[in-house]
Amino acid sequence: MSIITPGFHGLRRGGGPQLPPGQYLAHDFPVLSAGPTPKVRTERWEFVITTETGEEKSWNWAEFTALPYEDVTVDIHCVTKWSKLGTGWRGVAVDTLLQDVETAADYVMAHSYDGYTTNLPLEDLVDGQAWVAYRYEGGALTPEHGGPARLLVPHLYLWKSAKWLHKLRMMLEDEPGFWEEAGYHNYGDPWREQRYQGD
Ligand SMILES: Nc1nc2c(c(=O)[nH]1)N[C@H]1C(S)=C(S)[C@@H](COP(=O)(O)O)O[C@H]1N2
Ligand SMILES: [Mo]
Repeated sequence: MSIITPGFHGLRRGGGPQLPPGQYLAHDFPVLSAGPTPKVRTERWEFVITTETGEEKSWNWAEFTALPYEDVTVDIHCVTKWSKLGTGWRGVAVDTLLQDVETAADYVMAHSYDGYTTNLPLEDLVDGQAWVAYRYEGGALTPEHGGPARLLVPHLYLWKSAKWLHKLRMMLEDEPGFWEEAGYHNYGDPWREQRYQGD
């Protein structure tokens, strides 16, 4: 019997195995939106993928929610320094959505119903790293947190997880999204503290 319990790291005050540098633990779920919450009814909701050749694939709510989903528990990290550990989501893996999509693109722009955009490398959205999430902790995803559905890319700062997601647009060349244009880091890895341009 050992007295020191392996794996116990005491109070987490920033850094450590689960908390990226400069982050603190949040127990609530702050809402951060650049503008008002758009009212997106599932009856009119549509999720679209467009390729660089202009081809389009779309799903209405019934089609989207009939796709194979995954229940995932992930840590999320906001650039305003709060992190939330072990959050539970249900979503469709981006891998599933891209199954019949032919593209040579390396970059993706996420477009939301409020006009928000954010850019990501395609390789960060595949291989089980990203979902279009529509349930949170056992309930429908609430409008203020991005419902009906939002992008969930937990390994990057949360501004990359576009709420009220409408479209993923494949791009051959990278382009900055809303916050990236305003000086946020182009990539946004919380473990490397890539908050702003130049970090
Ligand atoms: N469509 C849209 N998505 C968005 C935003 C936004 O303003 N519009 N804000 C981003 C930012 S800066 C953050 S930190 C997270 C916040 O998600 P939350 O409100 O669920 O905490 O959403 C991101 N996704
Ligand atoms: Mo943010």
